[in-house]
Amino acid sequence: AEAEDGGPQPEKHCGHGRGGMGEEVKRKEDQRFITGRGNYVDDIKKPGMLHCEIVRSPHAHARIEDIDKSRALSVDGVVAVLTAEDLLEHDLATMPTLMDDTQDVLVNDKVKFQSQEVAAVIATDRYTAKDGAEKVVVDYDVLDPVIGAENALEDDAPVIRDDIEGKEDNHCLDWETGDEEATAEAFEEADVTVKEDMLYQRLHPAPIETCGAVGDYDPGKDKLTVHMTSQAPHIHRTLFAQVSGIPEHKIRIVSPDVGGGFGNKVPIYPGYVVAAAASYVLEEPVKWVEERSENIQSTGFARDYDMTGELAATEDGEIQAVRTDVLADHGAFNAVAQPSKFPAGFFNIFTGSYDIDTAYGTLTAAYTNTAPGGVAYRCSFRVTEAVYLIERMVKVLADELDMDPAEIRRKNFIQPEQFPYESATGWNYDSGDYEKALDKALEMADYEDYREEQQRRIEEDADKLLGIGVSSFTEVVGAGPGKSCDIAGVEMFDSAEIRVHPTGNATVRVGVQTQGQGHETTFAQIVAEELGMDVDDITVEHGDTDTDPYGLGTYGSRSTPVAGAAAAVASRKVREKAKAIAANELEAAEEDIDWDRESGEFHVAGAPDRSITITEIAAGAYMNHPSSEEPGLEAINYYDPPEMTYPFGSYIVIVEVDRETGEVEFEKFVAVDDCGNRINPMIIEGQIHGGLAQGIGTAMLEHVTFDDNGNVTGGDFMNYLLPTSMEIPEFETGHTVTPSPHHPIGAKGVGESPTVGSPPAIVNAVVDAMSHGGISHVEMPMTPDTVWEKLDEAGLAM
Ligand code: MCN
Ligand code: CUN
Repeated sequence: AEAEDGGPQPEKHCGHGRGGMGEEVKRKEDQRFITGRGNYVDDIKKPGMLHCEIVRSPHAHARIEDIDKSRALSVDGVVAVLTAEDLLEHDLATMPTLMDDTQDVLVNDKVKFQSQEVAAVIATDRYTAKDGAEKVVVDYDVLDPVIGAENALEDDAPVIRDDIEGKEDNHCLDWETGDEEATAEAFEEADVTVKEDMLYQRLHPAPIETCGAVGDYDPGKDKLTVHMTSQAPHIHRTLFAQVSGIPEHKIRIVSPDVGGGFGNKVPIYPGYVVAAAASYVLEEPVKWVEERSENIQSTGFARDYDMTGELAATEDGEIQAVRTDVLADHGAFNAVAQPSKFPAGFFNIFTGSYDIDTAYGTLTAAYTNTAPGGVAYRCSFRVTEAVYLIERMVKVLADELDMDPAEIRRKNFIQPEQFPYESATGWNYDSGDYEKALDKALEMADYEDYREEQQRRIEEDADKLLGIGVSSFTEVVGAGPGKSCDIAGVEMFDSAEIRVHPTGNATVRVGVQTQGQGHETTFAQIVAEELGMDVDDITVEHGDTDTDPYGLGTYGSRSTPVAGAAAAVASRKVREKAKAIAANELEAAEEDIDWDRESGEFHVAGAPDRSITITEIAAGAYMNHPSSEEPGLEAINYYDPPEMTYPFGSYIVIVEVDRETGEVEFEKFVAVDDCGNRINPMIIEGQIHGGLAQGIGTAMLEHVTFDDNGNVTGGDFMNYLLPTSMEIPEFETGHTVTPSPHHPIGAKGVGESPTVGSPPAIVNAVVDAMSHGGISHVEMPMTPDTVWEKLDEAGLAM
């Protein structure tokens, strides 16, 4: 069921026409989005609602001598001005980060990054709150800022975290993985070794909707409701309860429609706490919504890994060992958003798609006077950095050995029969067929023809060089299992609850929170498939801790691998009960009842005409339930995955590099993805397109930059450049299907694959255009000036 061009086609052989697995069901949620009826945090309006504006520090490192609220308080309409002192009274001056560091909600003593939250002005409307904020007078004693992890670790660097007892430097953490000795040995004995330094620059997820919250304390019920832009409402409720001391059942977190998350809405930010606290104290609803620059300058950034990669190989290109050392910038607090036991996320997966015997990795992280972060921007916990490292290094090795980058990959791939495969750093890959995906991509890209064309251009001294980049990445998504992955101690399981109503339709509630991924459609498809219902008869609800089962939220492409599995298992529980009811209705023994996936009906074995639909069964469950069963037709499942899933893909990018200007143009962009069994090919296609666009932003445009004084020079959309439709080429997508053996419906996640896999393919392409001139690396973002300098270095500039 595949189109000639390899693009997605409705997979009519499954789904059975009821909108089950594999059908391109139109997104249910789009009805409200395209008619302007979405309901985002900023759409929430409550009677008497107040507005909060945050006063932010213009300095990156400064002691606060004094805060004078009086002029702000005299502004007509300003209701309150809050500082750390006011929060201290309620024990809310600090909050824990996801990595168990302590971050000021409002600065208590010392500012640690530009735009840090210093005070909050609450007023009757947003404009007045802003006027008030301008009139808060803060007296700063400016200190020397520390910018850049390397500078931070110098002996004489000013100490940023003097709030930590006994802290005398800016060292944040050390981490290591693999076998140091065996790796060193492999490097000593190898025929060939290569080494390259590469920076995965600081990025920001920059969702189009910034972060925001409406705190709404109801003194009558003694209940605090917080509407907030959260990718993980339940865990946020638990953290709110722990921080505030308000009992958890007296807190309700509602995450309404969310306009993109991309990892930015996983952490808790001071603004949320201030809005909730202000509402609690003032007993009125309080809204806080960030502006664009506040979002980029103060909320969780991503990456900022300065990496050294090394490969050891035989003369004919067999990779024997990989080694890496990373210097990580964590900003002013250790607020990375990773599972607790993984301070460097899943960076250990840096052996990639290759069967490499030995590996060793080390990392040092530093505090700097920059916004805290290390969120997993469209990246399953640092896998993006790991994939960049290995996929770049394989290209460096290929060039060193004068081998074709596709061939060297083929030579080193983990083979299909090696799965389940345990990597040198102890990761258990579930399934994969890397060569199949690569072959498909090579064919779609007319690889050989372009190689010839590339050579021709070199020989003819053409104005535009051709570069061909390959990336054959493997992802790791779907955290848990709970035994190894947790957030703030809560195991990373997920959940689904299904209620089939008497008239035969159903409500499904899930513990994950969509931010645009189409869960209201795809979760309904899973249930439709497993229960033989029509997708239109199923409503999916999420994002309300009062009604949804507990779940750990949406990030790390975990919704399908974990909550998707829960939805399938819960459906099967319903199906089991449905069998008992069918037996009762059909006057047969329960063990004689079969379910037919094709028709979605239950029938008596050997008598297909004695059948009953799920709708008729639903009626039976409420109107004529068998005495052996409870009435009703519901099930819930909390799913703890046995392992993560390992989607993968091969991307081939062909670029033209202008020798005069350093400009890079995409000639062809091929992406072959494998996310196991596919629920909705159209939604997958959308995920791939969006993620590839973000990969292009990463490789070509985006960088959160700072000057020496700690001013954020890349902190707004004038300077932090997102790709627009003008920079995005036509994508040619294809897929292979290698089901996950341990997932109930064989599906793997896909949401992050394109962002993980594409940056190295793009950089490899640009490097490839210049490798005949001896260029082995170009740093991201590959702006025309960066590329031109490399052309110049290689003697290729015109
Ligand atoms: N899907 C499918 N078949 C599969 C796998 C996935 O049909 N085999 C569908 C899913 O049912 C879901 C979508 O594809 O509708 C993405 O599923 P999945 O890969 O499980 O990822 P999540 O739903 O957990 O989404 C998280 C992922 C992450 S971590 C980031 S970051 C990201 C992304 O999704 N943020 C997004 N895609 C985004 N898309 C939008 N529009 N907005 C964001 O903020
Ligand atoms: Cu990896 S960013 Mo997404 O996890 O929300």
